[in-house]
Amino acid sequence: MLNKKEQMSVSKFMSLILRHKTKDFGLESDSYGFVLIKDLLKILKRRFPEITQSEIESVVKNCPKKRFEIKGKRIRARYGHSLKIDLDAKPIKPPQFLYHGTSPSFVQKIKREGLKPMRRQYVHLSKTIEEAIEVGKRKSNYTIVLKIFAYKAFEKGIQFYDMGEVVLAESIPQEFLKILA
Ligand code: HQG
Repeated sequence: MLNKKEQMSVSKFMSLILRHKTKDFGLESDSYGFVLIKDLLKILKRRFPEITQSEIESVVKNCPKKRFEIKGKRIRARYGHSLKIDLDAKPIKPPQFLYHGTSPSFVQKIKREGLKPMRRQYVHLSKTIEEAIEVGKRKSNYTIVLKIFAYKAFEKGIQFYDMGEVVLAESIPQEFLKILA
């Protein structure tokens, strides 16, 4: 059995493989980013020799951010990809506001050109200010929170995809952004 800390390491390693490096690890993915769980298990066993398929399943089930999705014998990451995959997600009508936590060093550029996906396929947005602060903390001690006028952007044709705690969009033009602090 994996302890909590090991589960977190497995989850991080799975994110790395499934979001960014399936091919580099010799895995074959379909166009939706799914790989066979048994193939992923073989890769994980190199780093976590005792891991079993049911432990992968419990990492997926216990992940509060719903980072992964299992469909039959296959598994994929639900967001965060740099790999060009088809997420096959249905656009949603977003709430009035969404949020994005970022580093002060990016703010001037974001003000000029809006939010871009940078290395990933989508821009990642949060449903609450608190969650946006958590996201921003990964980048710097002091987080800048941007308020996104999501519904207005939606009305102007920007598409949003609900991934649970995370909402995705292809980009957010600067006119739909306000810097909170
Ligand atoms: C910034 C984690 C300059 C953007 C998190 C961000 C999230 C710009 C950085 C998910 C820009 C990209 C994704 C522009 C955006 N000029 N900088 N025009 N537009 N940026 O890591 O959103 O825990 O790719 O503000 O919680 O930080 O891994 O994106 O700071 O949900 O599941 O460019 O990853 O989820 O950084 O994080 P990232 P993110 P997990």
